[in-house]
Parts: sequence; structure tokens; C-alpha cells
Amino acid sequence: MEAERVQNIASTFEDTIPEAFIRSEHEQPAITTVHGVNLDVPVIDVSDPDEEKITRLIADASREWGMFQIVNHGIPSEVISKLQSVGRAFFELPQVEKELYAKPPGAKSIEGYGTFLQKEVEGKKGWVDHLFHRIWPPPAINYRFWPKNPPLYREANEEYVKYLHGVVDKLFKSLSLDLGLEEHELKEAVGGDEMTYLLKINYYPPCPRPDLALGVVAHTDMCSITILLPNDIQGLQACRDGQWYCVKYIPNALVIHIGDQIKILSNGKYKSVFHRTTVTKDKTRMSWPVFLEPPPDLAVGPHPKLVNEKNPPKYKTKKYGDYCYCKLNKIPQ
Ligand SMILES: O=C(O)CCC(=O)C(=O)O
Ligand SMILES: [Fe+2]
Repeated sequence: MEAERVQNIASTFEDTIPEAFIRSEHEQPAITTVHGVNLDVPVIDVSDPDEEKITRLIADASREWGMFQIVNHGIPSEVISKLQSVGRAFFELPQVEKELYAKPPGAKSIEGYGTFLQKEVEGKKGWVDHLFHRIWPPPAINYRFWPKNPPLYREANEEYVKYLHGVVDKLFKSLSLDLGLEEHELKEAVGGDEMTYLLKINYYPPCPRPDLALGVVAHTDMCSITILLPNDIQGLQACRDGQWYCVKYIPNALVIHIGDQIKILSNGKYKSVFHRTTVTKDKTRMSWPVFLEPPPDLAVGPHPKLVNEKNPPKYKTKKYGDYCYCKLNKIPQ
């Protein structure tokens, strides 16, 4: 059991990595990254009193990139560093303690501590362990997957969620208005108050061959929007015109990814961003994405107000749970 955690593998290999982590040549970061150039993803100051301007910047970035960073978002830096320090403390616990939170074998829910998320082409593995648990709304929370140790874990996560609502609402509002919808309509379409906030902590241990391995492999997020908080180690990359570029780390910024459900709802007006992560030789990278997810039984498709005879739907309408099942098992949608 223990041997399959990347954190343990990392502590037993010094110069090499197991074959299963060596990506094929069309994926190896040393070969496929455009070196020395950071991607110019928009950085948006969301504290600007000119709300129309913020709306336009958010919508433009979502159409053009499917990705942007926000600064001055109102989440105090103490709240952020507390969330990061309890998350890190969890991953630094002895292995047996972490295993208490392991995703039970065969469980339907994604929640819990684990490794290797999806079936990968060619059976390759990502250099990363994770912990998933829902943080909102209260009826969706299963505290069984919230670490009891460190003792401040719960408090730190609850505080972070409290501040996250403002960011979530601002994003949905801007994305709705720019499509000509009422400000609440996109959020409603992904479940409104029943939309869940699923937190993932990614833990990327140091890797003896960061030139050959990847952390999380190339993907778009399945959810509606992802609000991602990284630690200060560079590692996020996004794809632009078929090439991979680093996305610059900005202290205290939040990285926003437009996910598949917003692309679908907007009938393709907004893009979902294709991204992946790299690892480093001697530093532990961590990240805290929060995926804003529709309830599994909710059907999501192009918004009825955005389709007509001239603009026919480009995507199927289907239940979010079925969408995820197909995507994770590589079944066509
Ligand atoms: O670690 C990161 O910066 C991104 C992680 C990610 O894309 C994911 O977990 O979906
Ligand atoms: Fe992602």
C-alpha cells in the first residue's frame, strides 16, 4: 500500500525514477516546454471599483485564454498561509496517519487521500499525491475526509471557504453578464446553492528526473470554474497554439481556470484551458485547486438563451456525473 504513494517513491530514489513515471517523448517537459518564456496570462485586479471593466476583463480572458490570475481578491494573506500550512502539515504526517484518510477501495466518491487519479494512456503515472474533500455547501461535506491532524485543519479550511464565496460570485456574475444573461443565470445553471466546492490538495514531492516526469498530465478541468492556489514553486503550464509555457507564479494571486461545464454552457464562447504541471528536483510543490461542481444528477448543456437556429448547440446536454464518468474513463462524450 505505502509503496504506491509518490511521496514514498520519492524518498527511495535518488538519481532515477521508476519507468512508469517516464513520459513518452511527446510529453517530456524538457523537450516539450518553450523555455525561458512565461505565458502572458491576464492578471486582473478585482478590487478595481469599475465593475464593468472587471467584468469585461474576466470575460475577455475567458474567451481568449480560459485562464487568468486575480489579485486583490479580498482573501487575507493570513487566511491563505494558514490553509497552506495545515495542508502541508497533513502531508508531512507519518504515512500510517495519512492512510487513515485514504479513499476507500471501490468508493464511488472521489474524496480521500490518494494517488493516480485517472486511467492514463500508455499506463503512465503522474508524480503527485492528493487529498480531495468537499468544503461547501455544509450538507455535501463529509468530515471523515478532513484531517483531524493538524488540529487547526478544519478551522483553516472553514475560514478559506468563507472568503471564497465573494470570489465565486464575482466570477459567475461577470461571466453571465458578458454573455447577455442575468447575473445569477450561469451559477443557477450549475446548481446554484447546491453547487459544490471540491477542494483538492496536490502534493508534488521533489523528483530526481523533473525533465522526464510530469505532475498532473495535460487536461482541462471537468467542473465549471476552478479557483487554484499554488505554493511559491513554479510548476503550472498552459498550452497555447500547441506549445507548453510556464504560467508565472504571482504571490497571493489566485489562478482561475475555466472548466468544461462553462465552455459547454457558453456554447463555446468561453474556452476551457488545457494545462499540466511539472515538478522540480529539490522542492516540494503544492497546490490547492477548488473545483466548482454541479450536482452529479444535474444536466448541463448549452444555455437555452444562447442557442437558436443560427447558433445551434455545439455540445450535448448531459448529467454532470455521466460527463465525469466518460471523461475519467476516456469514453467519448
Ligand atoms: O497544481 C497545479 O497548479 C494544477 C493542478 C491541476 O491542474 C489539477 O489538479 O487539476
Ligand atoms: Fe487542472
